[in-house]
Amino acid sequence: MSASKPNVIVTRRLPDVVETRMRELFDAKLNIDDRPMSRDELIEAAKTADVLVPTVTDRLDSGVLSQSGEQLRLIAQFGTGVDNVDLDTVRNRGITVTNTPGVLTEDTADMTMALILAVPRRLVEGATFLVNPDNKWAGWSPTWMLGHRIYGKRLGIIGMGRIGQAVARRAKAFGLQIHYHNRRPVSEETEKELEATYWESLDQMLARMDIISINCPHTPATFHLLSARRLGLLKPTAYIVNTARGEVIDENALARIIEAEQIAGAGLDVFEHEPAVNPKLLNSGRVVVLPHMSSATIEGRIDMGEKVIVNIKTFLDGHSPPDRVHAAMF
Ligand code: 8YV
Repeated sequence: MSASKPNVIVTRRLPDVVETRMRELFDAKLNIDDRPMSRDELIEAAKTADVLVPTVTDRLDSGVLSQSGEQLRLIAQFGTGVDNVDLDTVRNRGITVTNTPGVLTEDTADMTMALILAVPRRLVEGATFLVNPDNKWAGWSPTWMLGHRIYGKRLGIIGMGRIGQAVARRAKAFGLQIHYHNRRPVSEETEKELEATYWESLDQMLARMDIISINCPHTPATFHLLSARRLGLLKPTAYIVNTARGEVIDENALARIIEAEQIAGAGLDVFEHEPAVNPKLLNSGRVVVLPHMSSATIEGRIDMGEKVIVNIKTFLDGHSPPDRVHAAMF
C-alpha cells in the first residue's frame, strides 16, 4: 500500500457526513451520481482500490474478485449481509472482509413488526382506498375491511440472531407467542426472556405457525430454505414476512401459492432478483411490498458509515477490524 492516503473506492453514494469524513481520511473515490456500478466498473475498481466499500447491489463474485489487484486487501461492506461477496475467493486471495452488524438491528426489526401488523390488518389496502379518487367511501361498516387479529397468534422466526431477537421482543409486546428455528437454540436466559419455543425441525414449525418471519442471512445453506415443498407445509391462514433476503424464499413458488390462495398473504421488503419483483406479487391484493427499505433510516446509514470507517482505519493501522467477517459466521 502506498505511503500516501489509501485509495478507497466507495461504490454507492453515502450520507454526506460519512463521505466528508472519508474524504478527510482517505483518497476516497465516491459515487456522487449513485449509479450502480457495472460489472466492468467493479472489476476496474477491484484492480485499482486498496480498499473497496461495496453494498448489497454490487456482485463481487469470483469472476470479479479473481481479477483484483495485489493491493486490494480489504472489502469493507456497507451492510450486514455479505452474500454479494464470494467469501471463498476472498479467503483464497487473503482479502479481509468486514460488515456493519448491530447498527441496523432495531430499524430492521421495526419494519418487520410493521409488516407483521400491516399484512393481516390490511393497512396498505385501507390507506390506499381513501386516496384513490375512483373509490367512494360509503362510511363505516361492521363487516368491511376485516383483517385478522395478531394478538395471541404464533409467530415463527427463522433465524434468531440479533434481528430475530429484536423482532421477538417487539412481537412479544404485541401479545404474539414466540417460536423460532435456528441452527442452535439461543441461551436459556434469552429463551426465558422472550418466552420463546425452539423448533429443531423447520418443517414442523412451519406447519403450526400463523405468521413466519425470515430473519436469517442468505448463505448457500439458506438459499430457497423456503422451497416450494416447505411453503406447502404452511397453514392456508398463514402469513410470511421477509426483511432478510429474497433468495431465502423460492419467489416463484411463493407467488404461485399466494395466487392459489394457499396462504393468506405476505409482507416482503426483499426479493430474489432485486430490483425485479415477480409481477404476481406486485399485483396481489394480499401482499405488501416494500423496496428493500427496512434499514433505511438516516441514523442507521450514518452509523453504518461510521462502522465502515472504523473498520478501514483499524485495519490500515495494522489491527484486526472490529467487524471482521469469517465465512463460518454465515
Ligand atoms: C442494507 C441490508 O440496506 O445490511 C444489510 O444486509 O440488507 C440492508 O439493510 C444493504 O444491504 C446495504 O448494503
